[in-house]
Amino acid sequence: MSVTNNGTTLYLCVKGTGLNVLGQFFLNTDNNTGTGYNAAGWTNPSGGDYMLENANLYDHGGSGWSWTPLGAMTFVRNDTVIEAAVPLASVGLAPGAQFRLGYIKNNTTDRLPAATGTFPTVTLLN
Ligand SMILES: [Ca+2]
Repeated sequence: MSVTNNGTTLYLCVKGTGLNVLGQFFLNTDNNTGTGYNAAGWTNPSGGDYMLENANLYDHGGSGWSWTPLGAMTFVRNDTVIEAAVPLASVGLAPGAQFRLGYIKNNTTDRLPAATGTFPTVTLLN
């Protein structure tokens, strides 16, 4: 999984195998695991405030599986790579900000980070 950005857009990338299936990025944009959605299968709470499920972005709307759709993003996927472009403003981020990120492939244990891991912190470029 890799991330970059420019002044307006966040770019997400996952590389692997068998990736052309349902997938979900979870973005913990307030860096607080006490807010947002805690996806099943991670030992540590994920606190996902936004979810990109396939091309569609969602804002977490409360407790549990509750999401407000924010629309389709620029998104391409094949079996070995996934790339998405998300406007920073749509997830409440700005250049230089930090957030935490995870990815789940097809509702399985095949995920980043691994089930016992914690979401890595991303620091956006200025
Ligand atoms: Ca959160």
